[in-house]
Amino acid sequence: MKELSPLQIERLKYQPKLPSSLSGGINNLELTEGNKTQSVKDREQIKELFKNTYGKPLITFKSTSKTLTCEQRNIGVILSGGQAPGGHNVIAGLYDALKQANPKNKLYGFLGGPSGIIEGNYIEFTDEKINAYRNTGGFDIIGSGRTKLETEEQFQSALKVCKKLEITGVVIIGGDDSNTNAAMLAEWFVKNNAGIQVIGCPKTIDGDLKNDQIEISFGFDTATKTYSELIGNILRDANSAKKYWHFIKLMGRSATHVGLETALQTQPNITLISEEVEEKKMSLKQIVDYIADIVAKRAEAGKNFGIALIPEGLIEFIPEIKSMISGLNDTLAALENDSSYKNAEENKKFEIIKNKLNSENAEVFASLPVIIKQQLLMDRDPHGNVQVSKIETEKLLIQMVSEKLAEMKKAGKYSGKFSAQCHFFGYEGRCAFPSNFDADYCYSLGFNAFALLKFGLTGYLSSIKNLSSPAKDWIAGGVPLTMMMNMEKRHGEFKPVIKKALVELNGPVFKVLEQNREDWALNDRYIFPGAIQYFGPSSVCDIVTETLKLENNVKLASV
Ligand code: FBP
Repeated sequence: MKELSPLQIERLKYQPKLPSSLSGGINNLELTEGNKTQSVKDREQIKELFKNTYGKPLITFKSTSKTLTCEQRNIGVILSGGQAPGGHNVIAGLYDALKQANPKNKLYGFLGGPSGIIEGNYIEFTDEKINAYRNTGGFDIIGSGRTKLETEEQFQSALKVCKKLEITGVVIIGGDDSNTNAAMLAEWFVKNNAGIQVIGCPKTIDGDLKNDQIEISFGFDTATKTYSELIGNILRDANSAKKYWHFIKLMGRSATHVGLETALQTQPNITLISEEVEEKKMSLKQIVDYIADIVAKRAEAGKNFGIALIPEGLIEFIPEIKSMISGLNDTLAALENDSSYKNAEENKKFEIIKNKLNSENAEVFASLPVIIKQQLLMDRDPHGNVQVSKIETEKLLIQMVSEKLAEMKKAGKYSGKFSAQCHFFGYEGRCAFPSNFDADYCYSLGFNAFALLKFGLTGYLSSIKNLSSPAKDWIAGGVPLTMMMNMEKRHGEFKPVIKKALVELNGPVFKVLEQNREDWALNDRYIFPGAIQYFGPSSVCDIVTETLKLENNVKLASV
């Protein structure tokens, strides 16, 4: 029986690249402090909540000939939130750096996400364990979870577990919510003189954990290349059979970075951008009219086929639905312990909710099909987010577009055929073999996380910049987590959280879509990117995303 695929055997041998500042060795690093920082918004509140970790300076590392050894240390690592390609390499980079610093150092992996550190479920990593997972996708080396770290009891338990294992540093690999956990834990440890540092690493395929200091989160590169391969295959199928409209929902809980990037890689006929829908205050009806209009125009040209990309988070950006969901979140939070609601039958539940919403929100709620209502009432995740991956927006749109086209047909304004297929690409890309970019980037992030620990820092996010240049020129350092925070309403209350980066409608990436979409809608400019390449010319296998390329070009031009 085969245990490893041929590609896996080859990928295990891949040696990820490090920036030259780190490749000189973990014991030969020099730290430079930059400017002190401020949080992106709500400064007074964030400063008050993070009295001990607020406002620290930016950090950069460079290589030096001076050697600085390190006493024996035990470190713990947590994989948190949704899977993203490259997580195993973050752990491999951290492990290699820690063993290079002192072979007696130990790395513990907490199992099943943040709950592992609370419940004391862990493993100790060995060479054998790490070597089996190098350059592979998935988080299965220790598993992941979405537990929110926020209560005194949880922090006390984490402290007890760390003390038992003599852990003096914890690395949390996660997205915005998980790094909010990291910031809370870092603050609590300092406040309680625990002697335990906390460092975060920027993960999420959604690409929304980014700012001036973090160019992109890891996993975005591989996931968007994987989805683009699949979209390209469907474009070709549509163009061959010429009989289906494919509605493809793409992951990305809030921001549309995944939709935008895959659109630039494949050039489909329709790409909805949630941020634009919100900015233009488009109603659900206007979105349906926009799609139906393109379907009709293509039909006039004899093309009863096409591809539409729908962002996963769309529903939360349509103003009337956003307002309704906000009302719904407050209502559900208030009904959390209400047994008459909990035990009610579905129709009764809809009735209770409708009566608690204001009249406008109640009207919107009532207008939705039952299946969407059910999906909107499902439990929020532990961080209070609506589980948009379970809401079938693509089906809702197909149904509404089809009704609109039937009306147009009656009025003599459409005479084509509309036969639709729906898809949801999300989980297909989250555990793919990391691209060379993500393999290198993740390994560097993990290696760099240990450098931050070695210099005694806490409450920082590991940062690797200048990512559209070759890896040797990447810049390693750290960004204070509090710099990225603001206050947001979760489970009905205002809480400190890392601010999500949404698609900038004035940014260079969206502009490319905007300039081309009329042409792409009617003429078939499809691009078929094919599968990710791991070996071969660097121009093919080390290629970066359009998002990174375009954003960095603009940054470079303004320097
Ligand atoms: P993270 O923010 O934790 O990286 O997760 C992102 C994501 O992949 C979203 O795109 C998606 O909506 C969500 O996870 C799905 O969550 P789950 O894995 O719990 O179904």
